[in-house]
Amino acid sequence: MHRSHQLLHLMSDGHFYSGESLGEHLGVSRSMVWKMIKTFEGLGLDVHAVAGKGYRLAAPLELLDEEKIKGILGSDSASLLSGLDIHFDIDSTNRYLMHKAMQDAPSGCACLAEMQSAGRGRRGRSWVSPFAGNIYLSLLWRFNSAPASLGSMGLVVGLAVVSALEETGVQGAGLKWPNDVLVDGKKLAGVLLEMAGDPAGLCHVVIGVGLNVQMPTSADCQIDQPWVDVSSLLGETVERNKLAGRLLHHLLVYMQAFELEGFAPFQAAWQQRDTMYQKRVSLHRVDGVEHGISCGVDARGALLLEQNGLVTPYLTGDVSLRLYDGAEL
Ligand code: BT5
Repeated sequence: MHRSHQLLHLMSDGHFYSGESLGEHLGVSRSMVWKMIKTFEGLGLDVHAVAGKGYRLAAPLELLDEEKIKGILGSDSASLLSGLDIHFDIDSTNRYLMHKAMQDAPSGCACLAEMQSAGRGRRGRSWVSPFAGNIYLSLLWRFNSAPASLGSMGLVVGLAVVSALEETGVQGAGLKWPNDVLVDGKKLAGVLLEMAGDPAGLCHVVIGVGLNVQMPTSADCQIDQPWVDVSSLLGETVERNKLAGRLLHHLLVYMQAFELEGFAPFQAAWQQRDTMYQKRVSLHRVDGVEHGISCGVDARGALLLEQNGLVTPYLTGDVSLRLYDGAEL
């Protein structure tokens, strides 16, 4: 582990430590400790320095912990996990696993990071990923023979996120087709799926989930749409490792079920959490915009759009769905 990461682990309880004791522990000089502490400010952390007492983090920090996360998994999910890499700082957990997949990493390989410097959203958008407050998780899944409804995988991933949130006590988390997780119209989590190989045969997908747990207020100006985090919804600090473990558990178990049975077993649960049900929406496609009433999803995960009494299914692809307030219908 890098020395400054070790230092952060030492100080993560929020207690005071003298520069001397920290230096001794790490085998570096006091001035080196001070230099390392200075770099924490760049991560958005507040450090109190008090003469005679030393340094402490303004608030305790729960860093990601492999053993704690694995301890939350059930025997069913633990047997599906083939590895868990935890990074302090990475460009993108999805990029990392896509690369690892090319080097024959097995299915069920997962990766988490404390921060991402180039977190990816869909279609070239970015995911704001500040240090040590949120969950940035990717999971590699390999298919020998992908289900016909591979396009609906994002819906299943969204449902796994909502299941983990519900277990944590978050109420009212809903899904917006195909895979946004929202509370009262504010984005709580996002899902990015990146695939390589033959979608009708041997292929692999890297599933990326960004979930806001405790976002620093400084992130507000970087996100150009309404957003929310779990801590503000619950009104208390959340155990990030526990939530990450629950998320990983549900992802692994749901992915296995999806591989074997497709989307159909998830249809009812997804439907119950559909934030757009019976709302006027516009469906943005590459070749134009369709307006209509959103009528949920079918057994393949296709969005059902009602227009003039006629219901048409739309499969995921380069399509996005928005609430529609216009007059046309
Ligand atoms: C997504 O894209 O919602 C998919 C985000 C996936 C992020 C994870 S983190 C782990 C893994 N590794 C990666 O590199 N990525 C995945 P999209 O639907 O395109 O939404 C992106 C939009 O969401 C941005 O344009 C902003 O408007 C908004 N946004 C960005 N960061 C946000 C955040 N932290 N919370 C809420 N909204 C955010």
